[in-house]
Amino acid sequence: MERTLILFKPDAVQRGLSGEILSRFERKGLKIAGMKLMQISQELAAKHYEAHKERPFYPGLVQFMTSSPVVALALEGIGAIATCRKLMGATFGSDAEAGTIRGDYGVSRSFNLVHGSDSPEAAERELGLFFPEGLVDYDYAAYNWIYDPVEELKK
Ligand code: 3AN
Repeated sequence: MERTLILFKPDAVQRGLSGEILSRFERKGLKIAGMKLMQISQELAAKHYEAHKERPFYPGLVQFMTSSPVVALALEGIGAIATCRKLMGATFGSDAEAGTIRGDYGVSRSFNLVHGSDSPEAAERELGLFFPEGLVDYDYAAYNWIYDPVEELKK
């Protein structure tokens, strides 16, 4: 099983889209391993977007991400990182395919509703930043029907 950090950005929360977006991830078969509404501090934003520090859009991005609360989610599944990124769609709503979260709910080239880790290394780092207290460990009954227990869940 792989874990990934998903954020519902301030635009998603303020537009009342948290439920709709969460539902897409849940319906696909991802297990919620952590979830909270939180305000991102300047320090946390700086750490999270460290790789983009020199980019021209960095100040605006940090301003946006700290302007209002986000929902932080830890999602789990086989290949969860790639699966979540497919559900999210291309970076900006104006380019994203219909049927994806960004494609269906947004048109902006700055506000793009969701963040999802883009590699296992990024996921580990970002989950550590947003869930320093750790995740919630429990048996997810649906896994036995989401995956083939014989072929896909065997250890
Ligand atoms: P993705 O979120 O699809 O992984 P990245 O990694 O290219 O996209 O960019 C990280 C974040 O930086 C994006 N989520 C987006 O919010 C922001 N970003 C990237 N490029 C721009 C840009 N040209 N203008 C404003 N924000 C940008």
